[in-house]
Amino acid sequence: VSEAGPDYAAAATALAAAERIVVVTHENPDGDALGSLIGALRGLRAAGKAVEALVADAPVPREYRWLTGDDTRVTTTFAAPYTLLAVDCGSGARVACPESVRAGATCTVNVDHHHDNTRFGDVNVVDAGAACATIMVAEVLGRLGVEIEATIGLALYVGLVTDTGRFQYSNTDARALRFAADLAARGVQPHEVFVRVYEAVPAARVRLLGLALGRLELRLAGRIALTSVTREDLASTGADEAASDGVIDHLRAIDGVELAALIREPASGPRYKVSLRSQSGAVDVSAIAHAAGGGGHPRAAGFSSDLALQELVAFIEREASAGGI
Ligand SMILES: [Mn+2]
Repeated sequence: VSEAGPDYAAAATALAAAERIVVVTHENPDGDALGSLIGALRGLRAAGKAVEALVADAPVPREYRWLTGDDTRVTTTFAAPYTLLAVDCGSGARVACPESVRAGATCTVNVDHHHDNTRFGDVNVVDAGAACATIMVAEVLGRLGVEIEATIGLALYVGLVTDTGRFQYSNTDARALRFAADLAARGVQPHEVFVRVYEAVPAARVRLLGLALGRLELRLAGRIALTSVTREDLASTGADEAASDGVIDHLRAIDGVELAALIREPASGPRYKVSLRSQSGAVDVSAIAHAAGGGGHPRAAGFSSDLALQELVAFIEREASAGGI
């Protein structure tokens, strides 16, 4: 990053020059990914662009379906050439879109807030100081002269509230809170988003949480908390894979825990998917994830693994020790 800071003007210039824009985000999209995707879709359409938004790899998690509706596609209908806009993607490998879609893009614009972003685009705007990617989308839209009205703001707010853990995580700063106030002034209703995202929990998800918390393990004298969610858990509760998303917050909340780890057994693909959270930042969990081929933020990261469960747990414990906790 240059001293001038992230080059938002470059992204605006590239998008202003584009006629057709395909917006993409990361695999297993979360609230910030989908908020950025839909916010960019609506905002760039308001700027007069032909725009499509892709969610190519998995169904949209149920708590965000009210936001995405029928507005996302698996692939594009646009003929090449078009511009690809990647939002909230730390690396090119994490971008969830068909290879054919990438091949048709003449320019890739990378708008992201991961500190370890690989700068995989032709234009890269990386702002690690942004609490969420939707703040960045708002910056870009502002430079394109787009008025952030309530329907665009609603999508942007979803990214803000979820990536800050409802304004509780360490990334919650004055900029994030000002952005929230600005969106509320533009007609976004925080309570409505809270109810839609957090208060429509299926019973199966609560049962899955119970199973996962029931096999909680503490290691390194209570500084590591870990648990797992197996395919059998999903089958017995009827919950889907995304239903385990909130489990790790309960682990991190335990007194004395510095590192929380959730080990999931996905329906297909690698043997395990691991999520890591650091409580105080004393250990950089993105470094642990990197060591296993993954990535993320210093306090929230993840990776995939084909190790056996015991080896995987040993790896996490060893890396955490080496990381200084
Ligand atoms: Mn994000």
